[in-house]
Amino acid sequence: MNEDQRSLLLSSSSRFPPPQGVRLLYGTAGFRADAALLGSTVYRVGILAALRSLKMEGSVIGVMLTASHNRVSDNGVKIADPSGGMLSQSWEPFADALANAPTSQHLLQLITEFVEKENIPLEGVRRPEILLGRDTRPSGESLLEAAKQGISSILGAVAIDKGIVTTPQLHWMVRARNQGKKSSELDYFEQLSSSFRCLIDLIPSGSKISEVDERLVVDGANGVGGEKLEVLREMLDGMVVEIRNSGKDGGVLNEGVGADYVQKEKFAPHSFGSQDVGLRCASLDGDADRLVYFSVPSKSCNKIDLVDGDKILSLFAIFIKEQLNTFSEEGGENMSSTYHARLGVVQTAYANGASTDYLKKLGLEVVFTPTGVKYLHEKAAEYDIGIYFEANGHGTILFSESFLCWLEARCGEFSSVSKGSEQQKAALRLLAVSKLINQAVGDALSGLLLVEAILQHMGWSIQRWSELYKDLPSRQLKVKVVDRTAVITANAETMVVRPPGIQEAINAEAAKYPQGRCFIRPSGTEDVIRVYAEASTQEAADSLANSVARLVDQFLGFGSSSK
Ligand code: NG1
Ligand code: ZN
Repeated sequence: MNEDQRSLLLSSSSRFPPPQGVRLLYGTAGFRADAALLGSTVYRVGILAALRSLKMEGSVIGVMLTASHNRVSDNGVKIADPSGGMLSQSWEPFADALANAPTSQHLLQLITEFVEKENIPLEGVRRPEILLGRDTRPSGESLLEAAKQGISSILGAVAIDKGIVTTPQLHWMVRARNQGKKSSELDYFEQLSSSFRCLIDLIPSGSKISEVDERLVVDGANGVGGEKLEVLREMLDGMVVEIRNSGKDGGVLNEGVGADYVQKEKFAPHSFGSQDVGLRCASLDGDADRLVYFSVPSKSCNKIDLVDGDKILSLFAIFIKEQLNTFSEEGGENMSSTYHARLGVVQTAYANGASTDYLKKLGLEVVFTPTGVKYLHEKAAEYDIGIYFEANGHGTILFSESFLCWLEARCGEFSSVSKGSEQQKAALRLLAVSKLINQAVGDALSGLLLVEAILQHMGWSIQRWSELYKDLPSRQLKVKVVDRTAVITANAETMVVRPPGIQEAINAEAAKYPQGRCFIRPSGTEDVIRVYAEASTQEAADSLANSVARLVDQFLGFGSSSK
């Protein structure tokens, strides 16, 4: 590292001293904390992003400022790799070390060692480029400045501010830019709206939905998703969408609103209620990378019928499978080449047990990974079509390059020999899905359009969709403990290996309830241990979750002698 670079780093980092007595971790989806603590972390992530761009031969890297569904006073920062996916896990330890370096000197030393170890061409010819995005949090603006300062403390690095965007928009832009494709926000909206239109135009003529089912009401979590959906709505003629909680009417981000609230509490969000009985409703989270649907079944209470990420996954899986089956049906063998597309479904331990049973009964291959999109995404990418979803509504569908090439070729072939055939339509639908659904990361807006297109295709109401299977009652709790990193899990987080003894105690509790299943894991985004329980009745699921929460407190809580 030359002298200019050293002194630039030393002088700029002295303006962003790290907070005292706080240890920040990259976690499930980047750093998250009270926004007041994050200035130095965001500055340092700016440095890391510039180094990552240099390491990746000048590819564009993304930095997104958001704390997603967390409260408005929090913020966070995460990095998008050149593919648009999450930062490579191999760089996470460096991110942790960087965020926690106590002084500018330590920081400089860490960077110098890392640059050497990774062979990063600091004085090369490349100009690292970083796309910056942020959600609607008030702290976003000052943290944006910190990120810019971090980026410009690597000589030659350039920050490009994309303004207020959804998390998936930023990931999409990074991916598109690195593929040499059009990558503006308008390009994003155009791609979504034109592929949606294509799916609608391909709906079989017999499919009809009733008038009441034409209307969709969306809860925007008072975040960025509502305003973006308003833009998109203008480009989608014929879709009747009402948007509430768009953040314009004084509501607070994620407070009593949004996908996380709806999914965990199973209550209608603020501004939804008895006037909406029977309507199809959807809820986005604060940065619009999660989507759940719901309906209000009766006027008498605010309880909802939740249609969560597992059911979105099931809907997508049915549709994709239907299209794939067309290729093997009568006439399909006339195609010049066949392709046995591998379709896989990826879930986490939070998936409702009833959804997993349902998907397996459909004959699908279902695999599990630990919580966090980075794990699900990686697994889904192993298939020709990999569908992944977390129960909380984060997910997408990935298509392999080779399968897409095959589809393109088949479309050309069909248009000359069997124009208008079922096979051609199926190939066109799958291609449209691959363009509509975000290939970089889970995206509430593109997911919403795909759900809407499939419901119209099937002629299904939200009630019909919800009846695909009945969720097992479940309960999630959080427990504050002395040190959440004391819990070590295995088998896609379904069992605890440390502290010793706790897994046996959990097993003994779960065995008391019919269809009882329970697991615990340390959250990667909050300083808590999460408890998940499901059983045959709500009372049983609640009681199992409560007893296991007490166990967690006994083993790891403040009153315990640490075991
Ligand atoms: P943690 O806090 O690690 O449980 C939560 C979600 C994840 C993921 C991340 C990122 C649950 C139980 N966990 O992670 O699925 O969405 O936030 O936002 O919903
Ligand atoms: Zn989110």
